[in-house]
Amino acid sequence: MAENTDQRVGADSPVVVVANRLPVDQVTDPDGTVRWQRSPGGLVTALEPFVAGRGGAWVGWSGSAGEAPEPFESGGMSLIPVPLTEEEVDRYYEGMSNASLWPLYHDVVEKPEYHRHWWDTYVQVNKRFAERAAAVAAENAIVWVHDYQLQLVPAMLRQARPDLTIGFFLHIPFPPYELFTQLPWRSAIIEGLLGADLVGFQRPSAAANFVQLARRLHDLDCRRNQIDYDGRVVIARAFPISIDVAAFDDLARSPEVIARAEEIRKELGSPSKMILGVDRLDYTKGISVRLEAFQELLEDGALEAPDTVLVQVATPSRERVEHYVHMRETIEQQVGHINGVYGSIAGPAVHYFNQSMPREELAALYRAADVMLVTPYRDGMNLVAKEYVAARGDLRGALVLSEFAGAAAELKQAFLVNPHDIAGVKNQLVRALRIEPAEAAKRMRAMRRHLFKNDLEHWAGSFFDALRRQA
Ligand code: GDG
Repeated sequence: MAENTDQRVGADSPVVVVANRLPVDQVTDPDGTVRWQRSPGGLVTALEPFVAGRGGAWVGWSGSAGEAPEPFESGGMSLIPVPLTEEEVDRYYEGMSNASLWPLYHDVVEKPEYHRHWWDTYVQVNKRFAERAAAVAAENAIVWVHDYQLQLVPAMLRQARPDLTIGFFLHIPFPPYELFTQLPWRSAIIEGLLGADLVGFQRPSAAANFVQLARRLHDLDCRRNQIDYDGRVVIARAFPISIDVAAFDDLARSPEVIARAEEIRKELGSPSKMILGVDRLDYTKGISVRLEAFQELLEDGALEAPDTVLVQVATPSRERVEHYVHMRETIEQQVGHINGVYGSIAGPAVHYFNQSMPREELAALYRAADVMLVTPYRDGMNLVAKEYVAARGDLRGALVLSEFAGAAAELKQAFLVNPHDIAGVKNQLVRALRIEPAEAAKRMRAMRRHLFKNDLEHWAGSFFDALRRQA
């Protein structure tokens, strides 16, 4: 991918995506050559067809602090890098986004910290993103802004460019009035979002929370999901995100992945049952809940190790944010304790990996696991749950899923649990481990049917369609 020094790259784009990160990562080859590589992950795949090939642009941060590269073309899109200084990464990204908004929007699972200097930088950085987007968008273009890091961009953009049709999608939950109003800058955030024509959420309840906040904080007229604001109508609606179901299904059916799944079981010492967890190492994901439930089942004698093992992949994440440092220590202590007491020379009870795995390895793990344990305290959607179902074309395996993940509204045949109720989690885990093959197949088939109809393309397409109707 060649860098392009032409300042006009991206100018007059009819479609513009604005997200915290660009859809590429900078990689250095063994010979020292630096190049851009498409980031793994669904969002890029979902949005590319709408942006690439239509002269579209993507505005985002490259992932490294300091000067930003010049705009360049990649994969049929114009990429417009936004520079962030070290201090801005600290205050806008790690501070305001990940230590204030992230915990507040996830039911205050950890206590949010509020600092005025973080907020000031958040405003400043949102302005920079809005300016870049305004500079590349063609007359009457469609702009789609993503996520909690950029909630002020819609209003800033509208002010600069009233001709644009602006959509916003929040990937994480949106809290109710009672929690949201603790934010010192609550009105500014609501006004920022109201700059959009369409505000999308993972669940209808989040959209309803937003409408209620607009009504109560700003005294606006609202009819169901429509808000009258500034002579316009703003629509708030749920668009539950999904995954590329067919691609994941294909990957998990490939002979290499199937062979690797068998090998994984052997390498684990051929246990009768394998339980799996896969998460970013984040306090919202309820990794401790799983460990606690598993430990108690070993204590009770309901399960025995290493006849039953738990494999937990906890991908490193936000390692400079304090909450994350503490949580990692707690989880690693828990794992150490369980293995100290219940492990044997034959092997540990918990196989814990604080590392990122290739997608193929994840698919093989999904395929190898008898039970997938997904127990977040709160989660916008949770794509891991959907990936597990997509990977089980063999109609085997069972999903234990938190009621507080957005995915629970769709994957109704999962074993649903309240992650705050350890006894309930234990019960459902045991049921899932003992499920009859016919019952497992029935549940899996129903969940797969739903997912094939509601895949990532459907999500992106329905958002764009709704946005175009607002133009
Ligand atoms: C936010 C919201 C919402 C994980 N470990 C590895 C790896 N992963 C991949 C998974 C999955 C993705 O990361 C995680 O997605 P989630 O949805 O589970 O969670 P968040 O990162 O918190 O995402 C969430 C999502 O946005 C989309 O709107 O669903 O609620 O919090 O795809 O597979 N991938 C690879 N190696 C790993 O070790 N390759």
